Amino acid sequence: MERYAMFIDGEFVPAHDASVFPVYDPSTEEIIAEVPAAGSADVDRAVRAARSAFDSGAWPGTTAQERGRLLFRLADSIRQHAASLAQLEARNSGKPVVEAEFDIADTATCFEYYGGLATKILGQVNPVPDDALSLSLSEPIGVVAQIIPWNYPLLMAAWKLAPALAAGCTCVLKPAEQTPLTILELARSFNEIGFPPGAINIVTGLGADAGAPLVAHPEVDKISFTGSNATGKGILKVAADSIRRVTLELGGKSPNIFFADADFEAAVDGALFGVFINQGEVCSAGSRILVQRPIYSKFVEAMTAKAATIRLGPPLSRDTKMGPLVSRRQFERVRAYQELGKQEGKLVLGGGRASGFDRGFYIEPTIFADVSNSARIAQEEIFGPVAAVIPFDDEEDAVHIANDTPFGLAAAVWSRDIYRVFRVLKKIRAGVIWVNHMQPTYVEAPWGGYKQSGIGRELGPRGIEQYLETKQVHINLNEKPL
Ligand code: TXE
Repeated sequence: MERYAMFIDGEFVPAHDASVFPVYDPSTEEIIAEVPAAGSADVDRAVRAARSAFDSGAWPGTTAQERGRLLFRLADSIRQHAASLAQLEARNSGKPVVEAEFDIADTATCFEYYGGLATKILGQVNPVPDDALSLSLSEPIGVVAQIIPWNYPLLMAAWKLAPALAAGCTCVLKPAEQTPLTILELARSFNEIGFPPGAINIVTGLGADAGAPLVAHPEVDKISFTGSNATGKGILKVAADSIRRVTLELGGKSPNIFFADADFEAAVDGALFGVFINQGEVCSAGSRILVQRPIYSKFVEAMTAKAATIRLGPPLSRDTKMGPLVSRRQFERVRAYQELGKQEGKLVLGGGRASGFDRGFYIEPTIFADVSNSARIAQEEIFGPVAAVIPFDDEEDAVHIANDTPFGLAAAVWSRDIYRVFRVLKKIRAGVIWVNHMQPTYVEAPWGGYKQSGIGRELGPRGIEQYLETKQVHINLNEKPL
């Protein structure tokens, strides 16, 4: 069992009271590491370190070129250690190692992208009358608190850290308590790469003990959170007290819409990939599968037959297509939805714990057909390999069902008719829409949700704006102003 320290002010440190919490391998249910359980005092130390690195100019005072170069070096370091990081990610989160390898590659690309963007943060000259010059300057917001979930541990850290650091902000990042290991491994390279103490701080701990004081800390200028809707709402309320800036990514119940004229084989694969990738522990999972009536029965049959062949197994085996869920809590949560689904829909595949494993949080890929969109399994985020298949009649019906949830993170539309595709995608209230595809996500393109799926956008140039303030400067050019 490994013992980790957390990273504050350029040093690896234990919690102030030396308390720790266990980290598990969800495929064996064994403890694989012990990690500091931070409390308010540790959070305070980390925020002060970040404050000092910001206020002294140690980080925002570096040139944009220098910040960019350090992010490139971090990307290089990730690539050098990609194999071991992917293994650790798979072991700690339960995801198949082959998927973890993609995540780690994306993590490196994310730091590289924002390393490049560091030197492209521009201001503006505003078109005011000739006797003045008006400028908009982009400045870093300051100290940012970043709280992330467990489904893409290192990649989510990159989505938060990379744009913030490029913008010149200093960061206190709290990984999810289930999956803190890869970011702590990566932190080993921060000093050598040349990040000044306090620019990046990693505080490990539970949501209530470490996350809550971080969000409430008066020296934090901005909070960026990815996680559950309930926790996001709580954070927004706390932030309201001092009008702190907030970005939220809160998951969804994304519709994956299949019209009868779609390429059938690709559509069936897209439906399965959309909901079963990463064990379904994906904020943009296509967990509501809307199928037009003429192909409905054939589609459900084909989906079910193919999903039955998904190979469950240990995360570190290269043949594994689906690993265990991340934790006992998540396992029990998803099991409860499987049982609920048996009352709300027609079970056509799975519905229980996966057989063939004497331990580990393995769950069967599960499909419910003939689900009403008002059912709880169609309205609530399950965050596991559970699909609700819903029939629809026509475009209008599809759009109505697609929009009929509190969420609006993503959607996909499958059809060969380009006119129909555009009609439908314009009416769908979601932040990301895929056409004849499901889930591809690029660091270059914005990511985030409509409605209760969140506030703000990550990734792409908009991702960096979340970490910038605009300062308007008015310069008088009239020697004798009125
Ligand atoms: O989320 P939490 P949980 C959804 C998904 C899942 C459910 C529960 O449906 O089944 O949420 O997951 C930290 N102040 N998503 O319980 O609690 C916590 O320590 C500050 C969707 O794991 O939101 C962790 O670092 N921080 C989602 C992070 O918040 C707090 C991804 C997420 O945990 C806190 C994850 C508090 N009071 C879950 N309480 C997505 N958008 O992709 C907890 N945390």
